[in-house]
Amino acid sequence: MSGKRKVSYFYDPDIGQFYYGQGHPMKPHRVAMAHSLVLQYGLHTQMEMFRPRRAEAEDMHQFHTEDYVSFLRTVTPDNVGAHQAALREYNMYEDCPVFSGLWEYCRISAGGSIAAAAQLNAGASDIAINWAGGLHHAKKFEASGFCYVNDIVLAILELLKYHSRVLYVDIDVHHGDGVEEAFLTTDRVMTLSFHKFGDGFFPGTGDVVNVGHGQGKYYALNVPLRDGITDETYQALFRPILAKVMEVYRPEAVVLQCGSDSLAGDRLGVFNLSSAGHAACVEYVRSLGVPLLLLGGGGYKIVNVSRCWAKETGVALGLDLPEALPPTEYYEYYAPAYQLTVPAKSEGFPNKNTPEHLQALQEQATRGSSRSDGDGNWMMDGGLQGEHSWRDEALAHARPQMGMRPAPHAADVDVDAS
Ligand code: V1D
Ligand code: CA
Repeated sequence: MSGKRKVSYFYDPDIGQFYYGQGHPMKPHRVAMAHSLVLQYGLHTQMEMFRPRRAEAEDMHQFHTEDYVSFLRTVTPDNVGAHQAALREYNMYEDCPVFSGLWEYCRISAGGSIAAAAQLNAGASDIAINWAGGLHHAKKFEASGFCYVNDIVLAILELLKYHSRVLYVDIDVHHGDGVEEAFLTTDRVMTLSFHKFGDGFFPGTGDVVNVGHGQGKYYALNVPLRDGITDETYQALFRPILAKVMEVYRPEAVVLQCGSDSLAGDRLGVFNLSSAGHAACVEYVRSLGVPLLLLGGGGYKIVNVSRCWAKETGVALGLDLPEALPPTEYYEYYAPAYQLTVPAKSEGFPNKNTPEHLQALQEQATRGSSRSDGDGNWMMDGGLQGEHSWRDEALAHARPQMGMRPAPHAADVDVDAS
């Protein structure tokens, strides 16, 4: 499906102020930089711009425990001394420090994703974007990998109010473990993560044999990759796997986590994607013509993150943005090239994904075992012909709670771009 889409964009102007601390790779400022490019490219004139309502504790309780949310709300850099045991319990040190404004940061990230999902539920947009979201590692009762509140899980729960089946796709270089774990035992959400796996790379989960449990068995898909994957080889996996998942699972909405630490040159990432290759994933998912929620995620070279997400905002709108970056308050950061596209590395970065490894992954994804014999093979197409086919089971267990479409979120303020 090609053509124009109605796009809604969710942004809180305070997001760029938050600071994880000296030496910490996660910099929320990158979202403000991306927004600046979005405005200077004039993309705000082509889409609806929202300053979303910030999430409340009650919104977060849809997934997170009351004790954990209450701690997030209470703890500040000034009172951490009195909470040492809780900091350990909730994994809030090193990767997940307590910083000034942490609670507001969580409210902004989660509020944007929930509002974006509600916009899709209302049928008011084809694509909704929240670059401050995508925090895929947060768990029900603990922080993990720079993530405190799992805005993705909250947004998917919102989508499930009006959609029978939701597909979650994760192109961050890290495994989308928090989202996978949240929906591990249900067939109403299929999770599909592409990520680096092995050599102790964080978080260490997401092997190909991990496929879900109980009702959710075979509804978690993992594509574990090695260092140096290129645009071409990534697309050669991404497209056929997505095509097969769409054919078999037939989701009514798709959530795409666009972590840009899968780009070449990332401070933590180990892949060799250009932003053209990264954006090709967005373009492909957009072409499927299903309501689409685009979220941020990782990304630790901030000039690359902002360029990537600006380009992908253009992709959502069906626009190929000019290569010459427009002037913004951050223009000098983009020296010396001042260009939109983040290039792949042309040398010194071998692709360790051998043709045999890639072939095996694609086989497992698209022509995997047809038997539910629990041996860890993915059931993709063979099972569909059987009496107890994967698709039949999926549909039998889907318990849609479809209702009237809600009115667009009344509390969201439609803002101008200034
Ligand atoms: F380099 C650092 C400097 C300061 C603080 C943390 C880090 C750092 C780098 N890599 N932390 C990591 C990863 N943590 C570990 C720990 C070793 N421990 C036993 C755990 O390797 C965490 C990487 C998180 C990646 C987050 C993400 O990109 O996936 C993301 N996606 O959406 C939001 C974040
Ligand atoms: Ca991933």
